[in-house]
Amino acid sequence: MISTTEVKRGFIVHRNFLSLDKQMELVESIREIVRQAPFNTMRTPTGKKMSVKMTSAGNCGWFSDQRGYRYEPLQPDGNLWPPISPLVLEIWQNLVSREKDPDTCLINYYEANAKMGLHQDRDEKDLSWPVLSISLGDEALFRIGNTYRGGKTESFWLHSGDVVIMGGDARLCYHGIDRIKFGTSNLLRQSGRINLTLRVVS
Ligand code: MD3
Ligand code: FE
Repeated sequence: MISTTEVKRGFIVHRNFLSLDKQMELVESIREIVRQAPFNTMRTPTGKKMSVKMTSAGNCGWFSDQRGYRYEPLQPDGNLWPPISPLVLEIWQNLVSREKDPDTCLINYYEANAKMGLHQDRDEKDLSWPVLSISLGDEALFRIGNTYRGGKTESFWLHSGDVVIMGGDARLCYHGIDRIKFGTSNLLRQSGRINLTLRVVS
């Protein structure tokens, strides 16, 4: 059963939005993307290696190294990013907009000890569009705070098949993934978690 809750203003969780069949189809479409655009280990501008491996699909891909965070029109090897899967676009069209497609789909891959520190998503020129996130594989402890650093935070477990929309007041909230519960899902052959985030960049 799908259940939709606004757990915080502008932060909407659609639990169990995706059937197991749909989740498996999505994983296949991600395998095809990763064949054309392998995962990268990014570095923060201070030079620290991130534990989450990343790649992208769409008109541009998110990138981070000592020069900073940005969207790149090409992969490091000079190739275009592969197109966003129609299965993923369909979810965006049903939940966000039939007028405008996202520019990019960031694919985050969490192995056993991966995490993502609290951060804001503000590398996009147009911050008026919501961000849509799709969770696949192992459970993850998601934390969301405020539009400023510090203050109270709230935590939620995200499960395979959950789809989350961050818009309005939530779009600029600090958020991150504290940890995953490795091996809690059979969706991925090697366990771990994949998160897809769809964004309008400009
Ligand atoms: C709340 N990814 O890639 S997705 C990211 O699960 C990122 O991999 C996490 O944060 C992940 O930037 C969380 C959910 C998410 C995405 C964007 C947000 C939550 C957000 C933007 C504003 C507020
Ligand atoms: Fe984020």
